[in-house]
Amino acid sequence: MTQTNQAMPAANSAVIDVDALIIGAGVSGLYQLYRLLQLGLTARIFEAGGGVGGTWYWNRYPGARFDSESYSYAYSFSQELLEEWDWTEHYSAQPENERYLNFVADKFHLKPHIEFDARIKSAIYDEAANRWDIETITGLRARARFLISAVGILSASHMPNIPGIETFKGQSFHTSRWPHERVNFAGKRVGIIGTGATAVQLIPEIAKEVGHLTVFQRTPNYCAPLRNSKIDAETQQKIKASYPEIFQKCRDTFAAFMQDFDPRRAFDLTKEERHAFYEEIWAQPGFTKWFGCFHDIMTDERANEDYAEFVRNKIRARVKDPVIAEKLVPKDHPFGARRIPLETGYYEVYNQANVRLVDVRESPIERITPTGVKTGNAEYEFDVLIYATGFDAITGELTRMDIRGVGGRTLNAAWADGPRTYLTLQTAGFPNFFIINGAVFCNFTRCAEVVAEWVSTCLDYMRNKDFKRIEADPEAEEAWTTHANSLTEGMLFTKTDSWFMGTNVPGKKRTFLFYAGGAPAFRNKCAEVAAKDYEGFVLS
Ligand code: NA7
Repeated sequence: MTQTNQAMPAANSAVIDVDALIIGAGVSGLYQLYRLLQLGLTARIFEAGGGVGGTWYWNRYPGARFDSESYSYAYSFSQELLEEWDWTEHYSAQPENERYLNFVADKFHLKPHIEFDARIKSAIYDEAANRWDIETITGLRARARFLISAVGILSASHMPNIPGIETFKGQSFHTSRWPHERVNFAGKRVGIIGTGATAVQLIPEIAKEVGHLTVFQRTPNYCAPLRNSKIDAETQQKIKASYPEIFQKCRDTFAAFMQDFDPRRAFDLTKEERHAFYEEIWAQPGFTKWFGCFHDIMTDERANEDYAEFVRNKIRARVKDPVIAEKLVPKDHPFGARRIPLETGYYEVYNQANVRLVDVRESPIERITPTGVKTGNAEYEFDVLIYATGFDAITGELTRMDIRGVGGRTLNAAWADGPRTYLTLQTAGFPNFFIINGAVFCNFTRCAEVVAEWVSTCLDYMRNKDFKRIEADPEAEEAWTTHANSLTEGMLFTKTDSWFMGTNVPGKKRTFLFYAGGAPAFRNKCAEVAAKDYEGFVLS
């Protein structure tokens, strides 16, 4: 490995030659780059977008913001950074999040090591040379000993397979490909397909401006109030002074958020006590209404139903028309089995005279027409049509690339029956290829830091021991995959269709895509494997 952290010269026709090629300049990729440069390795990021930020670069729709506390999502590795950066809101919005990630990239001089507009087409492992050959869709090429995927969990946008999509004559886009210039909704007839966490953030924002809005809902979600607020100067100082406690709290909780499940079982309390508790968590900001509830709501259907009915009544109380209210109330799945969208004024939108809810379960969308949307019983005309239809989560961005390991075997073939990994980090047959996407049910930045540090420590270990190749042992992969799958037994997650289960993408294998053992168990296992000289990996 080369002992320099100088930026490589920009290359168009020349092949970029580095120790490590990282895919993606989002939260995990930026930190991975920082760590590798600190080690004195040469590293380069290929980033599909025109700037840093990943999720916070692409998802620039009005209303996009953190659902976890800004300061619990912040990087923890630099005290100076923690002191310098002021979050303006408890749940900060996309423009600020994108500014933050640019600030980090500039502060640590990362941008000279990033190629923008560099979407990878293929990454092929050359066994004889023990190198990865990487090529972008524009023909930019690189060669690297290590390939590190930092593509995140929600980057491959999912467009529905509705006939006629290409025929629409108005303006239309997926929420994660939102135009960089401001979209003018004033007086316009707007349609939006989808009511997931994205749509629930977006709808209240555009409902303030549109002429008329039509929301096409297939599955109603249990949406809970975010209760965001500005951070005043005094609170800012308190947050900065309490970063050690904030990060320690996140280390201690199941999903590395600031909230943790209540250890009591729901029915250990009387009905009155339970309801008083529900009211108490409902009044809190953020995910407390989910991750702060009784732990058995995630496994016991009776406990879940008790809380779910409380939430349904909260929804009913906010919507004036009882027929519309019942359409918005989820009844076909448990609370928290799908991602809980956090909202600000979402349900009140349906009290506006210029907003219409179309239940596409009653009358499915048949086609997109040049002027709008045709369902089984009506046609709707729009000037703007928005697809808030989600993502091919966790695996999609990788399986859309042509990634080939030993013997030319594709990652698609290796994962045909669902993703198989050791520790979520490597797949057997793909030497020196690390996946730091965050396939752990975990506050993204908290686990991204853990994994990026693990990878950089591993590369340092390899350099010191003169190892050139690391690969997951197929037996260790089998044992880990079996263990990870066994953890989901009894979890309500697996009983419901959602992007967690891959069921939103036709043809995708139905499997819980996250590691469900909790962030502390994941961290401990990674540390144990490293301490045992990378047990379960074959080093040579
Ligand atoms: P989601 O949560 O996957 O939501 C996608 C929405 O689009 C959801 O309501 C879908 O209904 C709907 N959808 C998808 N295809 C169709 C068709 N063909 N017809 C009608 N409706 C459709 O994605 P988001 O972007 O909202 O959120 C993703 C994550 O980003 C989120 O969890 C946060 O972590 C951040 P369905 O529910 O499948 O019936």
